[in-house]
Amino acid sequence: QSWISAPGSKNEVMVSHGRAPWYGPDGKNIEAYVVGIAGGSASGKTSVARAILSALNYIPTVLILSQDSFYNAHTDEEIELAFNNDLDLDHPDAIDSSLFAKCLMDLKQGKATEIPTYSFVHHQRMPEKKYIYGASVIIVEGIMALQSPELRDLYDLKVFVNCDSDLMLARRIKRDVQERGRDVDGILDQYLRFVKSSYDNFVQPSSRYADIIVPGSSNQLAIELLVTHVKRQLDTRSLRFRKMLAQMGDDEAEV
Ligand code: UZR
Ligand code: MG
Repeated sequence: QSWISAPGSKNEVMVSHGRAPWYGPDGKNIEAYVVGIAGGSASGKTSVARAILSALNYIPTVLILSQDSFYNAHTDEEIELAFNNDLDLDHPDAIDSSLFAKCLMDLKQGKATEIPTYSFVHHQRMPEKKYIYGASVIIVEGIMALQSPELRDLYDLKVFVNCDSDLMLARRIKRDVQERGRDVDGILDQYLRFVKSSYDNFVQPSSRYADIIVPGSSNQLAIELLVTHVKRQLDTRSLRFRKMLAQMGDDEAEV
């Protein structure tokens, strides 16, 4: 009955915490569970990711990894173009997907990693990095989250947030004025030149890879279903870890 605690084993402390990362007796990690969320700009990806986090009571080992952090570092010329709304930041190449995949792979394997910082106000990668570790669940979100094959390979569950284009545009205008220091003219200019075609050519087609399509509004029930699934995955993983410990405890008892 006490198979959960494996008394006397060197892993006893980890059992009592029950926190990720979990190491099996072979010293290898049990991988974190990874959810990839894509959808158009201002479709509600970040909100869905945050809602999952909140429904999981902000368990500290559940992390959100946003594509926002992984835009490429820009040259001075590129920054000037960006301020004139002439830089295409909606193309898959605008994102440092190899660094994105490397950070995600590290976290998935229970390792620590360094996340770059990107400023939407300066259109530039900042010198600061965020050091994070100890993930049990990782929620990845971004317009190209399902577009990149490197990232797709790492997901256990793929979600697409589906939203009407007029709703996305209305939300984007509000948000970019309030939070990203833009003016309406610039936003519309950028939308017509880059955002719309990127949605049609790259983002929307990537919905074919999704396991689940979540609506971009009135989506409480869809989020509840997602959360139930993620919770079950968390339980399964911690149970697998405990079973491994229990087996190790048995082996030790036999010696
Ligand atoms: P979400 N973006 C910027 O506005 N500035 C940058 O420096 C980098 C990215 C925008 C990008 C894209 N488009 O449409 C949007 N532009 O961020 C994606 N122009 O972010 O999914 O949160 O809307
Ligand atoms: Mg967002």
